[in-house]
Amino acid sequence: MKTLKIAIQKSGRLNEKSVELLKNCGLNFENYKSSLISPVSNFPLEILFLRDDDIPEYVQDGIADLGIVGENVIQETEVEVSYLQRLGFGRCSLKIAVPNTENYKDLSELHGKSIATTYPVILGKFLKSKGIQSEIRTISGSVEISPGLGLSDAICDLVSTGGTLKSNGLKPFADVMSSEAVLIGSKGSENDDLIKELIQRIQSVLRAKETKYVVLNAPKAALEAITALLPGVKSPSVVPLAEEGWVAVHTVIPERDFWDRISQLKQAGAQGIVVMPIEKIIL
Ligand code: PRT
Ligand code: ZN
Repeated sequence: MKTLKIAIQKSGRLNEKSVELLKNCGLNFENYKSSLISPVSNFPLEILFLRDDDIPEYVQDGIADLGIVGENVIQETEVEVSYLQRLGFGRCSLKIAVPNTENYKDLSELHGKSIATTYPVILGKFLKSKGIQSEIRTISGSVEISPGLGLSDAICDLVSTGGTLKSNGLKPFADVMSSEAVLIGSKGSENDDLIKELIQRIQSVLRAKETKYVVLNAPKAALEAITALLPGVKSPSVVPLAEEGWVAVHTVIPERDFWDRISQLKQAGAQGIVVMPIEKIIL
């Protein structure tokens, strides 16, 4: 039987979440910090630990069948790969930022200005699409200090909390792209049965993350109002309680609706609401 290879970041912002996701898929492996390859003992898979910048090309060239990497890196390297699944972590935006002291109103004001970035390909395409000619200064790191040093008028860099921009006297000016970690595969890999199985496992973990298991007690009279608030995977399970006239309702609700729903449920008469994490949802 063939063994698949998946490339993930060796260390850095995506390493921990990538390892966690694969472990939650039931894959058993050691997260060796010192080695390049780790075999999975219960699935025909090997994990390659790489610099994130190398992952798209390894996947394009078929050295790895799969990879987990930020969309920003994929687009910057301009590789031909298949996007198999968005993974919901490593979220950030690539933004153009300018010094707080500037009062630019329109993107066209960047015409003729210099912009420092580690993302010259993405920035170049963005500016071209807007018909703006700026001078792109490609640097390899610490982009945020370049306006302060007089190296550029603006920067284009990844932003998550915005703290780095703030502490360097910069403010966001334009959104270039938003990014998150994605699972990519070599072209055509989506047709491979083993890869399909792995994607299904990943999807069941992601689905579970987005939802909570909720159990609550309610008087039978409030049941109709309560079930109307609960979409559930199909419909909620309703179990009679020992106390006459009371039921327990079991369901799953999307995390994003969570607080809204909980207060509405209480208003409708729900009591003793217990909320639990879900490990996997297999449809
Ligand atoms: O060593 P290796 O080459 O593998 O890693 P790396 O140093 O190139 O990348 P790493 O680990 O920093 O980031 C990996 C991926 O995480 C990126 O390619 C993005 O897809 C994603 N990601 C998410 C981020 C951020 N958020 C982020 N905030 N990558 C970088 N940053 C940096 C940003 O460049 C800036 O310096 O964090 C700073 C801004 O953060 P805030 O919170 O202050 O806005
Ligand atoms: Zn990198």
